[in-house]
Amino acid sequence: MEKTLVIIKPDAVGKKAVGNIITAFDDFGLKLAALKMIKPSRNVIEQFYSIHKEKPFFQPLVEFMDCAPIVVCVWESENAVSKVRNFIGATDSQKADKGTIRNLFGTNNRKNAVHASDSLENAEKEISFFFKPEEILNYNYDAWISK
Ligand code: FUP
Repeated sequence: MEKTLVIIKPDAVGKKAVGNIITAFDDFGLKLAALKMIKPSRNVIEQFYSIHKEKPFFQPLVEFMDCAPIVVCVWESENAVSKVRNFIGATDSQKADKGTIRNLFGTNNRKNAVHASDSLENAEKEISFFFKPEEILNYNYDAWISK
């Protein structure tokens, strides 16, 4: 099964949308494989977004991501990477399709509620950036829920 990284960003944490966002992913048919709330250092945030370090929005983006805790999670399904990217919508919440996570919970191009990996290669890198292998849980809830 494919896995992808999702970050619930400070704006969504601040507006108490964490529960609703996790429920939305659950209801969309994804399986939660890992979850934690963290407050990464500025240095870690800069590293995570290093691909954008030459962009004009880099500093404000880092400041925004550094302003409060975030929730990092790993979701699993067939084609999880593209499925989740479609589900979260366009980068700019103002332009994201109705019903997408960024449309429902984000505000603009920076405060857009969530991050999700944009390729399988990046998903693997981003998951290992935040999680140790033993934190990714492999379980079969159908087996024990039906007991
Ligand atoms: P996405 O893959 O949709 O998260 O978008 P990008 O990788 O292009 O951008 C990463 C983050 O940078 C966005 F989530 C928000 C921020 N950003 C800005 O603040 N301003 C911009 O003009 C573009 C992106």
